[in-house]
Amino acid sequence: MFSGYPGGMVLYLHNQIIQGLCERKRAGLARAVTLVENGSEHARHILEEAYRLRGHSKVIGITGSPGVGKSTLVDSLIGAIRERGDSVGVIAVDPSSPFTGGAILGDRVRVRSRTTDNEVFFRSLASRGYLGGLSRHTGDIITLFDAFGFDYVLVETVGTGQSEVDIMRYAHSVLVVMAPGLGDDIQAIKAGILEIGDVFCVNKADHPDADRAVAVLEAMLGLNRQWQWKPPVVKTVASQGKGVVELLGKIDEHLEFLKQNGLLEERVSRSYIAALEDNIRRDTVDRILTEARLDGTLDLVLTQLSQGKTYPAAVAKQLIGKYLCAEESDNQ
Ligand SMILES: Nc1nc2c(ncn2[C@@H]2O[C@H](COP(=O)(O)OP(=O)(O)O)[C@@H](O)[C@H]2O)c(=O)[nH]1
Ligand SMILES: [Mg+2]
Repeated sequence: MFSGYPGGMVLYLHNQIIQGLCERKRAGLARAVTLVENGSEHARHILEEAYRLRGHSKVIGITGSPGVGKSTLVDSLIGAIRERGDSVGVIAVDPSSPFTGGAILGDRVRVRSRTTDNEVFFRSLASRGYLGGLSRHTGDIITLFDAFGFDYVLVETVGTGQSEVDIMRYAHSVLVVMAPGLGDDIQAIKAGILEIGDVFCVNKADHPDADRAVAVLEAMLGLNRQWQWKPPVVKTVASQGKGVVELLGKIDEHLEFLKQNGLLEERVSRSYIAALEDNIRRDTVDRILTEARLDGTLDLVLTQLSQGKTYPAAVAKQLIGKYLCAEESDNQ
């Protein structure tokens, strides 16, 4: 975005963006997100400032298998949040899969929010990262949204892979969405999603199997007797907005429980650890693999590995020595 600008001009533009964040100008937020998402070096100053401004938002992670109705639910949650007069930012982390249904709805929300409502902001993040993983910038983007001062930040991800589940570490409260008739009860155990959910939602409650799904889920949750907070199960029909106010109420109850019991700090510190981990990975793992790929070393070692001439631990040490340590001594 800033390539070709002289230094003083870059600083001026940074300040413009930061001022935009402070003054709650949506264009400022949009530009800041783009810089961060593109991994721009210039983003660092903006993030530094954003870190000082953050701390107001309730960050809600929303996860569940594709098609259960997460995006539809997000849309009706936005309605419920706005009805109370609160503001909301939505971050949808879309996998590159063409099968996601969320994109269309995302457009709908975006159009509506642009034209009529200044207190709603929607941003869809593309899949990025060296090995096709999810954006490692999601944590930073949540910080930008928080710095902007939204009352709620909703983060939607498809809960089918580890990196999607990892994003939930940034959330204060995690909503797991399921739908009857999709075999979701079994999938849930597989993905370890029962452990990460603070509130559960059985959506598509207009489906005849809904009550059975609720019973199965409640029975599974009942097996774990160590809950300090027993996650509630709420039935919704997102497409008709049914049960959504109650669902928002349960999310708020959970956040209140965390506060009352001094547990919110734990969640916040979990998000710091996630942020450190993501940043360290981005600055080491991603960089090493990218550089090794660019200069042909990766191809070479892959061949050696396939021929049994070396083994991964040895290659890893070699690559760390070549790219990371060399760079550190360059900087001294
Ligand atoms: N019958 C019914 N369909 C729903 C409900 N909620 C969402 N849907 C539909 O389910 C499909 C997938 O919804 P979407 O929100 O894109 O799911 P996501 O992939 O989890 O984000 C869409 O066709 C929605 O219209 C509901 O409560 N009942
Ligand atoms: Mg979706």
